[in-house]
Amino acid sequence: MRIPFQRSLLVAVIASTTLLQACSDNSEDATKEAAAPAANAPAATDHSNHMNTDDSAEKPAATGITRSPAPEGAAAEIVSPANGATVSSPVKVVFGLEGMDVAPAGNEQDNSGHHHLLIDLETLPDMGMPLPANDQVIHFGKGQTETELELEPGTHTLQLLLGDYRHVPHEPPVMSEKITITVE
Ligand SMILES: [Cu+2]
Repeated sequence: MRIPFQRSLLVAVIASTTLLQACSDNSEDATKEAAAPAANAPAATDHSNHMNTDDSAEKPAATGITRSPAPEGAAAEIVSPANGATVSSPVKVVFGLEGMDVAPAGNEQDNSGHHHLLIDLETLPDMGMPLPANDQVIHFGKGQTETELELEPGTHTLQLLLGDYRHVPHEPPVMSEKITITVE
């Protein structure tokens, strides 16, 4: 249990090359399981498909991942509920994305990505590696643009963060304002 996360990630990655496809086909839960291995697209491949400039190599992650560039003006937003809204569970959350396309995880396509919903997350995840998958970081690897959330009564925060085909946030990251809602 003390294996460093990055090392275990690499091992998982080496062991699985087919999960990229699985990630895009399976249910949300399956996507979570596949999230880490799917991150694996080799940096070399990624590099060849993007502008090979000093800029793209400017912020190498600890894992050697080169982040996908986001076009200027790209923006994610939570269309609904509104910030400050009082709602009842289940809460329908509608995702919005401007200036980029929604694409399923595993589909390498310029200027695209899939949504991740950050629930009650106080500290943003590491942007230099695939996003974790857990109760507070929900992947929508099938390209979903809305969801229904079961939330306990009380206040909650929601924020969208786009990830590329490997679940890695773009450079710069495309994320929404963090909203606060009250669940009755
Ligand atoms: Cu993801």
